[in-house]
Amino acid sequence: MPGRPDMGGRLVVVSNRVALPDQTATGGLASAMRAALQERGGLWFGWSGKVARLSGEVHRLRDGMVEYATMDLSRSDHDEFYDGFANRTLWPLLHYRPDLVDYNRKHLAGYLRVNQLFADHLMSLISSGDIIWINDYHLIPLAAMLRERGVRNRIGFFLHTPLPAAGLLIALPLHNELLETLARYDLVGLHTPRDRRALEEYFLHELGATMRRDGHIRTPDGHSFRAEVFPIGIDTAEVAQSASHADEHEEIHDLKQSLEGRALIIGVDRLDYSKGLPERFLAYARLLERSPQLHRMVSFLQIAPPSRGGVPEYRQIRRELERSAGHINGMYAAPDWVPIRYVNSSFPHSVLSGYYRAARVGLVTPLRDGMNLVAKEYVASQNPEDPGVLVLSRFAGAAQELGDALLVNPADTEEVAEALERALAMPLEERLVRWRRMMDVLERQDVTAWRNAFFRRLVE
Ligand code: GDG
Repeated sequence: MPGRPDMGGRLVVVSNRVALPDQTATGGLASAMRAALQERGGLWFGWSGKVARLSGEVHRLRDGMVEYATMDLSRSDHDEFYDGFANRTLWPLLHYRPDLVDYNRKHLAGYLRVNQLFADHLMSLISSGDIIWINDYHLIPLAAMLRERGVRNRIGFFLHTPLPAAGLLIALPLHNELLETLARYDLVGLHTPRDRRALEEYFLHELGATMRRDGHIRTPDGHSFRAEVFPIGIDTAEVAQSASHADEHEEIHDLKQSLEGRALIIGVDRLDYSKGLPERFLAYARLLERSPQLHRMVSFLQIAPPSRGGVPEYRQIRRELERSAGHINGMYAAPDWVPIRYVNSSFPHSVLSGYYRAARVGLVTPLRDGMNLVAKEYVASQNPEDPGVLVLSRFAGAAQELGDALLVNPADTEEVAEALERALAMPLEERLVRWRRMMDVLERQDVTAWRNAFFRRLVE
């Protein structure tokens, strides 16, 4: 097959969540992995998404060349591993929020226990030539646990979140015991050069590792691995194609009609404190305050499907946003104008791409984000003859590639309000130039290029 690296060996993907064949693959990780497995065949292993009386029951399913194996978790394993250490300790730490880190030994023990369980089950699922690709912060120590069991296969790891500087990482108790296990992978992939530098700095300065001439990082106990940058992409052609057919969807027609010619600003994010939503609402309020001429002329649609409802910080941010949206509408709404439409449900990708295309401005302002695929999807969905403008946080990994967006500091309300004003007024020629340059990047560095680059490096 053209473009497909010849790499032998079956692909085994491991991630916390698995998108089964009858489920829509939400998120970039899920769709990238599914496409890779469909292309070359293989196995996808992860948590079933179910909480059962006991951990460990495995469900298997085959769909063409792809086999799925998923495992249930008990309530305590789920709460300590997933809601606990993964999402209340690692997630805030990796997103530069030490103030939100909730650390306790019980959660760490649960995290290690579930990783051991993953390792035990994988032992009966893999064979010697398989190439193993493990994903994300839920499963950092998994390679080390597989190595302890004698596994000598090629094992790669991709971190989908940012990696903060060593000065922050050391705030995690027992950080070295967890992070040194990264050295048991052959290849560790990160989204941006900044993340890679952070990893290198941590290994060299905190763990006493050295940099070999061939670029491997070597730990004092003799393990070496490579850490490299692979910015994840989207299926650019598919998103563009889907957006160009958007008008066939009733939802798009209804949205446009409700706008009555007003310019639309759109945000789409999982409801998560890393996405900068309270700050974004304040910036929009600031826009309305400083630009009365825009009243009744713009509408801001924020789509925010709730996530991780078992974690208190997520319930808290949900309440905060409800209050904030209510407050802004209370201040500015008119009988025929709702300034902010705040929607807590999720939509199929085909509809989302139509919403993106209908929006004059894409407002993507995470406080920190590994990459941020919404920014890329917004650009790929635009009408090539009349594209909208992306306002993007400097702290999203995507800002490294999308320098033609209007880049902002999401905490600076004034700067974001100014960028919104500028985006709304931007002449067509400037929009065309900026959009074309961003689209060139997205076409070159799409999701197929991303996963092929990672595989190639892993099997080299
Ligand atoms: C993590 C990292 C990194 C959103 N709402 C709906 C919906 N979505 C889809 C989007 C997009 C995906 O979910 C979100 O991806 P992001 O990259 O924006 O953010 P995370 O979920 O936090 O992803 C991130 C990513 O992993 C990949 O490495 O970029 O930095 O945090 O594709 O379109 N999809 C559907 N309905 C919705 O309402 N179907």
